[in-house]
Amino acid sequence: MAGGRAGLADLRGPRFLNKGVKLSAADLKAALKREAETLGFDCIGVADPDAIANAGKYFREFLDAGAHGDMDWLAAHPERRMDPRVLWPGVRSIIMLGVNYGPDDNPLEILKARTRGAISVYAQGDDYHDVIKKRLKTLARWLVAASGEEVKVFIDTAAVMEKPLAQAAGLGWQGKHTNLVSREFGSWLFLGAIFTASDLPRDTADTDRCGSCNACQEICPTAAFPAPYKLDARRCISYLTIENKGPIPHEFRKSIGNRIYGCDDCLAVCPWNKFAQEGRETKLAARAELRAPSLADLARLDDAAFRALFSKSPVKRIGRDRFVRNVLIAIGNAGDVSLAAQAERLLDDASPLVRGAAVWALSQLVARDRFDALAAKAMGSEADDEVRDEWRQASSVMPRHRVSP
Ligand code: B12
Ligand code: SF4
Ligand code: SF4
Repeated sequence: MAGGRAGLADLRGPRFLNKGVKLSAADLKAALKREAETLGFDCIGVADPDAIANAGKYFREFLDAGAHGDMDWLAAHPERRMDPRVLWPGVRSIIMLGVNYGPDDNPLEILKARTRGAISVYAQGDDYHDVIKKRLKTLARWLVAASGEEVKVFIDTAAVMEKPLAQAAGLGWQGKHTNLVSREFGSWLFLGAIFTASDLPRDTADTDRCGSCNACQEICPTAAFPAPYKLDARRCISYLTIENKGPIPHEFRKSIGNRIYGCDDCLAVCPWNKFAQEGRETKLAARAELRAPSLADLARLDDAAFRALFSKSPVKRIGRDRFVRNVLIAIGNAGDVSLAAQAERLLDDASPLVRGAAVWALSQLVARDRFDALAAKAMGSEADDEVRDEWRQASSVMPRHRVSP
């Protein structure tokens, strides 16, 4: 791309600031920091590739406990994740970057509006992967031009343990909720990494400031923390509503409440958020229509409408069926019998995942005789074993004389 080449040529400036004299490592780092700030990164630090030896041990324990659930991609090539030098033998410094996405409201408030869906803060705007990757690439191009050394850019999806590396680079510490907490931005930082063959001065690792606080452990609706600093992803609503492809396990359905995509409870309750500021990137800011969408409207989404509503949003990734599954769980938890019509309509949906969730939603909302009549009708034609199981299970646990709420 012609524009890109011109950009690279322009970016050679810093290396030759002193009339052709290559920048010292300290000057290069200082210039990199300025460049990162200009590009919209809110914090930056440099870690040694050997700085996260302990994280590897904990990662192994996490996998051995099966805490990653069905995220096979997380378990693949663990040696690369545990040791950045295995991922790229040429790496000499790891630059960790953070982008603040602090919300402009309290994300716990929406949980009280039971007929509305709660989409986690990170997913109410444009997809951060796209927004930040673009910036990381721009910064990486600048660094190549300024240092003459090779670089690699990573955000989220690569085999990089971003949180321990960010702690090693001084951006914050891994709190008891396992995410990175920053003194400046609380729990609201997206992370990204640039690996470079340049030898840059290291920052000092940050230290744990959780102290005796336990707020994140106590608020978790699904008891997903077997111990402080340890998460069982299989119990986490973020995993259950985003990564999990099948029906949501029964034991978590009620605790999910109206959370239809991800969960922010453990982040939102963190006392370090008192120093947080609103994110400054407008592309990441909440879109009005995703702040408190009506469950009834979301249940009506077909594939085309789903893709239109979630264009450029990370939500698009899970597809319409998984999303409507989540909406139906929230409908079942809404305590509003008028929403039963939406669930009833979805009993005929083409997706068994949606039909199964519709059965559960109805079992939470309608009276027993109505449920039995619907079950008798549906079981005559339902061919999917999992959906048939949903009918049987709902029927066996539903109170004999339940009247509509
Ligand atoms: C897999 C994954 C998930 C999984 C598993 C989460 C997890 N905690 O592992 C699921 C789907 C559940 C998830 C959810 C979320 N995620 Co996520 N996720 C990732 C991903 C891709 C890998 C994380 C990983 O390696 N997990 C494996 C475990 C073993 O690693 P770990 O958490 O670092 O484990 C450490 C601790 O357990 C600790 N430890 C273990 N035992 C002990 C004992 C003691 C005594 C101590 C001190 C420490 C300790 O050491 C381990 C190693 O460092 C990263 C991106 C990346 N490439 O890093 C994003 C990432 C972690 N996710 C992110 C976000 C925003 C979220 C959500 C907030 C989204 C949402 N709102 O729904 C939730 C938060 C849930 C939570 N409480 O963690 C951000 C976090 C940013 C930050 N500030 O930290 C990341 C970094 C993505 C990004 N690029 O910004 N996520
Ligand atoms: S994101 Fe929600 S479900 Fe997951 S650990 Fe945090 S509070 Fe628990
Ligand atoms: S809520 Fe408390 S324990 Fe949890 S990460 Fe924040 S400071 Fe640490």
